[in-house]
Amino acid sequence: MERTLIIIKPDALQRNLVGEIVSRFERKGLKIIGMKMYELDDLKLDEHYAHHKDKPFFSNLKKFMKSSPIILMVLQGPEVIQACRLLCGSTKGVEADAGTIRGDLAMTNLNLVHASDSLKTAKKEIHLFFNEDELFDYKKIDSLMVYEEGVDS
Ligand code: 3AN
Repeated sequence: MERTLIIIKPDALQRNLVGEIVSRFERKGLKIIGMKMYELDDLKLDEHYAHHKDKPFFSNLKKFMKSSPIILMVLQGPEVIQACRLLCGSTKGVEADAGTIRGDLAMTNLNLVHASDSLKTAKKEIHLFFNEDELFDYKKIDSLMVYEEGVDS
């Protein structure tokens, strides 16, 4: 079953938007299988943002991501990666569609939330932050209504 990693970033904690953001994923019908508070360090950030390491904003991005704790979530379900990317909206808040988390709540690249962008990166990112015994296997009673069929996961 498809899984994705969500990071609720320091700006969301500082702006008291954690509940609002978790609620957007919940209201969509997505299943939370892992969740924890976490403090990032350079080692994890260098791995997680390896594709940005030569960008001019890299050191500021790292500083920001270490500025307070974050919330990590793993969500699981059919097409969950695409669903979360659409819920988050495009990178820069002011350019993100209204109705998305970033479009409704952010203006800049301090964009509140991260969601894995492909199956490959989701697998890598989940492995970076979660042990298998921190991910929970349970049935969700609303899956018949959300997915039009029972999801056995
Ligand atoms: P997304 O999170 O939309 O997939 P990425 O992976 O391209 O975006 O960027 C990761 C993070 O790096 C963004 N969430 C943002 O905080 C930061 N970032 C991306 N592009 C810029 C930029 N041009 N200037 C400053 N920060 C940026």
